[in-house]
Amino acid sequence: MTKDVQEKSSYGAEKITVLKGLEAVRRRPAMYIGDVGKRGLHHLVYEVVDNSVDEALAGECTKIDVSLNKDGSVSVEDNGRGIPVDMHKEEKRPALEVVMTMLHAGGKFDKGSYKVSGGLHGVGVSVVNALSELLIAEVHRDNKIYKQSYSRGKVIGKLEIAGKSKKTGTIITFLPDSQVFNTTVFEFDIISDRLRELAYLNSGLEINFIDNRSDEKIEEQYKYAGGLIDFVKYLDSNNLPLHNKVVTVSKIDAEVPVEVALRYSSGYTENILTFVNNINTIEGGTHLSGFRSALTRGLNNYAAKNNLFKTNKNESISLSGEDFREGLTAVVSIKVAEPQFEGQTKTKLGNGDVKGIVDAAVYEGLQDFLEENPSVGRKIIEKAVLAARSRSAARKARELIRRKSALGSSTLPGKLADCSNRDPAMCELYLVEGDSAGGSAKQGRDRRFQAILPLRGKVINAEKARIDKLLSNNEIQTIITAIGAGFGGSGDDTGERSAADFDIEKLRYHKIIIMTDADVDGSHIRTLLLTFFYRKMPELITNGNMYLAMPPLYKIKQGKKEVYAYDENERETIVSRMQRENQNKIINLQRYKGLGEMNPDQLWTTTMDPERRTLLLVKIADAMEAATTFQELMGNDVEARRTFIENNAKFVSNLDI
Ligand code: 0RA
Repeated sequence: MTKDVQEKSSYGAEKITVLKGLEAVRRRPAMYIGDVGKRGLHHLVYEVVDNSVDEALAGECTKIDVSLNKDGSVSVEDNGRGIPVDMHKEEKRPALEVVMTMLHAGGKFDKGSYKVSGGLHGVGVSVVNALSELLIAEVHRDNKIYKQSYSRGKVIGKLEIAGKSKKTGTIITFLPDSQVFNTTVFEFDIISDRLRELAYLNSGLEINFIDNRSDEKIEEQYKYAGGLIDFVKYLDSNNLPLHNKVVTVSKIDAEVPVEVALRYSSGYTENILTFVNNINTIEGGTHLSGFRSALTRGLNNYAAKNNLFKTNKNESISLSGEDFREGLTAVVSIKVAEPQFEGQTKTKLGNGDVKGIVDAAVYEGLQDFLEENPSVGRKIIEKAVLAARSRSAARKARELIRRKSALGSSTLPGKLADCSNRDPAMCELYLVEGDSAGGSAKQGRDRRFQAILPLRGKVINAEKARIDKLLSNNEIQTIITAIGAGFGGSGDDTGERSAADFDIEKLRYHKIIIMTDADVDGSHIRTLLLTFFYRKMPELITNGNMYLAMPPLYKIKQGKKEVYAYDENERETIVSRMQRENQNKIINLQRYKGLGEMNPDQLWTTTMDPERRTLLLVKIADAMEAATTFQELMGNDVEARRTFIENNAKFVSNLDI
């Protein structure tokens, strides 16, 4: 190819990618918003709101109103400066039109704020436009109202002046495209959680959320003068605080602004939320490492300096990171100019230099705070010393389990009916509620690759129990030994690990399946098991090894014909079909309350046979929800417990029909 031709063709290609930008978004929407399900749909709202929050970060906007409209559209209104409408020199079109119809055109107006690059946020409002059946942009600027409409990324008409206005701001209204999304119905709770979070992260910013879809209008306001302090109190509201005053660190006039708020409760679990440019980094990253290491070093140093470890003079002790995280609720929020997001869901911060920056800011801020609030410091150290003692007791219990399992399969729990295959990739472990269902499962299974572990009675609550107590519990010990991958491990910055730690390579079964009754007790046991795995073996969930069995809810019989239904909808469909096809024969409906009501053969056919069964893969969000449900139910807060039981009473009676 000659040079001449090469240049020509590359010029052409470039032009095509620009022109076809939004076509590409419509062709492969998942590349831009993650997926075309519920998550992706809600991402559209986040994207539009993020633009208004950016305007607030620039100090130009104080209020954002988000409305869910009757026709299924969403409106986001802010009182910022309004998206510019003047002519774009190169494009020869109004700036607003360029922002709305060109991929990544937002960058041209970069205000030097901490915009997000990479990840799913920050893809630009043009992506929302591309994926909307209709989008209307209204800008109040220069005493005028400007308006332009678009459909599926293309302008419908020219930018027009629609009237006069004394205020400034932007209103974006969009209707998600039902040709693109599996669902186009927005969920109030999903959006409200994110808006509340944004209001906490940007103190003083007023966000109003209005749901106009039903006759009964719902309106909420989020506005928090205290910012992260209020956020920590909110997250921790179901626990008893160890100290009232929230510890804060704030270093905002820096290249990487760092803000931290934290408080300890009398509980044992750790809850650290981290954000980069207002995005929840659920996979953690360098900022989290920096925070953890500063917390450990800072508190150890503070305790030593103030003689809070009651030891002999020359002895120096040091507590581990884990000890300082027991009962900790913390929010870490930083801003990074060019964040690198990594990991499965692009929510792990990769920027290497951030670790040291956060570490230094938190270490210094922590010393300052504790010097001024010595009673808080003393309480934190006392709690960590107790945590260290219980950890040492737990280590002994853990070693005991290890010694037992090191002896090999001869010491596998007596209750476990193991399978004969020795290849973990082929093997499944069923955790079955109750001895009687356990018995049916043992008889019904394919013993070559299915192992059964019946669980007796209630499982201990991992959310509430100290780790040593958890490990001395019989059911928990049995589960750990059967799974065979050990338990615990500090997962800490010290890298301290021992042979007894959890090691996913040693997993004896690649599928671990929870099989419980479809009643209240069953759902409790399932929640408790999920809480345990989420808190203590999260790798099993993130690695995709945890499943829920789906036993049928009904057996529907007509003559000799027997069909199973797994939910109410299916039952209705089957019953009406049977009525249509054979009107004379009586239909008999049996509601299964427990697994024990099925004989081994039925259990195999409906729930265990890989050819016919349905398994639900447990995702980390499900397990997290289970854990928080239980925190609400069993936490120290009596009021929360009562509310939970009241709110779920209806659900509970439905289950028992
Ligand atoms: C670019 C420049 C200016 C404002 C904005 C963008 C802007 C964008 C959005 C998106 C939603 N709400 C918004 N508000 C403002 C500054 C223009 C100027 O100098 O007046």
